[in-house]
Amino acid sequence: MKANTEITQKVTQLREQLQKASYAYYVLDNPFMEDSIYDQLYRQLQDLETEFPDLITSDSPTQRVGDRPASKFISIKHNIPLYSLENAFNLEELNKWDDRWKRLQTNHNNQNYVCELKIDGCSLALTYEKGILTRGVTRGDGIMGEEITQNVKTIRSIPLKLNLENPPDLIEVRGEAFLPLKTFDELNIERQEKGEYLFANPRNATAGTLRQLDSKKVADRRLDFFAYTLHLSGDSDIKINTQWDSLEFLHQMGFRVNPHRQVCQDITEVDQYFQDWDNKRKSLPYMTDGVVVKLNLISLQEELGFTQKFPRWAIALKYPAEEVSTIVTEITVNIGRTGAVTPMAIMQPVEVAGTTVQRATLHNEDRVKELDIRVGDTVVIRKAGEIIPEVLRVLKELRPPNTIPYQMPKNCPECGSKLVRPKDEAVTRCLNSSCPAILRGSLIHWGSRDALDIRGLGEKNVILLIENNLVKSIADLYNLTSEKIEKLDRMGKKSADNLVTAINHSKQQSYARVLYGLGIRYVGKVNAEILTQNFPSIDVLSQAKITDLESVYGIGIEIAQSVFEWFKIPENLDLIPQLKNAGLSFKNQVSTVNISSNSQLLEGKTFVLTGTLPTLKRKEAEDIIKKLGGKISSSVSKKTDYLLLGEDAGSKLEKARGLGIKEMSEEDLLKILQSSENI
Ligand code: 1X8
Repeated sequence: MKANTEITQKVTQLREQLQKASYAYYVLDNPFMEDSIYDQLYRQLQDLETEFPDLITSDSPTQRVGDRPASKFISIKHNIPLYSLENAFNLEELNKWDDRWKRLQTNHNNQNYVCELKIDGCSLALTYEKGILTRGVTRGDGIMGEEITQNVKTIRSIPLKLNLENPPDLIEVRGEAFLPLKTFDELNIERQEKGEYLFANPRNATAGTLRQLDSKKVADRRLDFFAYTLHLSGDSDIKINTQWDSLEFLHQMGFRVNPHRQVCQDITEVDQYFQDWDNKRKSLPYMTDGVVVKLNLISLQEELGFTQKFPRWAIALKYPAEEVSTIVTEITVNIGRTGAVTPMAIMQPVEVAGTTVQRATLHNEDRVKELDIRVGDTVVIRKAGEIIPEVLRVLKELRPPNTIPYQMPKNCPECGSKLVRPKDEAVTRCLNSSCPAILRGSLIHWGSRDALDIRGLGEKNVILLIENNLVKSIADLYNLTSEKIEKLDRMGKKSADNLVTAINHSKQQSYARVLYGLGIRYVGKVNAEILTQNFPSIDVLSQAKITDLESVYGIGIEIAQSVFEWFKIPENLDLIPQLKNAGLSFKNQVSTVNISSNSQLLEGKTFVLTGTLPTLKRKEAEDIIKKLGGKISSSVSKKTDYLLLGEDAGSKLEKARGLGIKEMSEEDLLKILQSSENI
């Protein structure tokens, strides 16, 4: 089938969004998109590409082994790509995989499988040259990874020298670095006490640890490692025929290899292993999320090879997200930053998917009624990935006598005003815009990781600032000084300094993050990104009509209305100039533009930069000049062609004028960039 322009545009847009998200995630180490949203967009793209294969380009995120490039450590190419594994969630999917490889292979009798536990950590590739560890690299996108040798060396279970008589020239070992659950819990408790974000799972905590630039800190965390794959260089005389023997050999060479491995003769045995470990894994000191099934015979693995993304000879059989039961001790409501009232169950603390959970959402009044949840009830809760825990069901047969049905409060527990539930809406709201809960929620959201990412502006400190009348709106954050806050309860000079620094640092965040941070209803990370791509400044956005907003792909009528209404509220209109004055960004920075042009409009020209530019950072301006073929010099001379001039220029300007050198403004430079892109 041939794609029409609308579909072509949609595919291009999806690719751009995914590419940006990947870049933010891996290169900037600063994700703005939740993995689940990324996965959804990715699947949309994949579906369209399946339907319209003509639209596939080699640079599409779907055409990589994984996706997403790497970050601030040096990024290097893997000797051998690290593929990810195909997932199966049940026996049926496992059987499909089994049929598929058997169809490709006529000689499949007497083949057995090796089952290994799937560890929730980060894959690493380790290079040993003549038996000595020379390189440790993260998986990255499977093609390129980050070189973190120094950090890898801190992991005690990774040998620095292999236990081998005559080591071959080159050995590559792969395995999973992970944090033991105990360390993970301690780390999160420590972070909570410091008011820092908690890691959602051991995998994130491991990734965060491996990305520490200071390897001493990595050593303190005591990461661990299980080896699971061995690659020998072609000239090695060691002969290994099966995955099972690889694991034995890895163990002999000095690696920790997970002891719970097993050879299975058929899929029934594989399924048995999977079932057995569903229970047993709960008492392991590390987190597992499934079972990896591999064909044992390496020659068979080599014959089957890889698809675009996965090995054909292995699959990950995943356990479903964990569900746990506990007892409800209290039912309360939480007032969010939009005034939405969310009923919450407070429960006896339980471990779910590696974290301790004590609160779970009950969503809204209707859901409370449907569940008929009461204090004293035993409930089943679930926490899937980074999603907030929720109550799935009430075990009524365990209900104690004399429980009372729960009634939603009539008045806001924070400000006392009457709560309202509009007809046809599920959500009950507090409509008092000066309700302290709304301010509190807005500030927490503003400082959150995906918004302005202000470390230390967690719930505790926000409450402290509000209670002490230091902050009455988001803009007030930017008038805080260390002196004003260091005297507050449990604050101290160091934390005060850190918080003020973090707040100041947030001024460098992008317009998309600022827009997301404002907390406009329905404007999540993805929509904020889409809006900033289509409305390059807040001034343009604030003037947009509902029809302008709605005509943007991905922006529906609800979002359009919500954005339009937001710009009619006087408090919001007051807030923007205050934040602008504080130095926050309300338009797209050129650095986010993809400077892909090869047109060398400034070829051979030498530039000197002086003064502060209105929107570009120095490095960004230099990058643009270089992309356009120009050169940068640090001092003015007769050879200088242009002076790129910002505010408060100093002696360079005088000298340049003395020599009659041409001056250029940031605006001029951007015009040149733009015209180069139109070539
Ligand atoms: C990922 C993992 C593998 C194994 C264990 N844990 C993992 N997270 C294993 O093979 N024992 S293999 C793997 C991959 O290939 N992406």
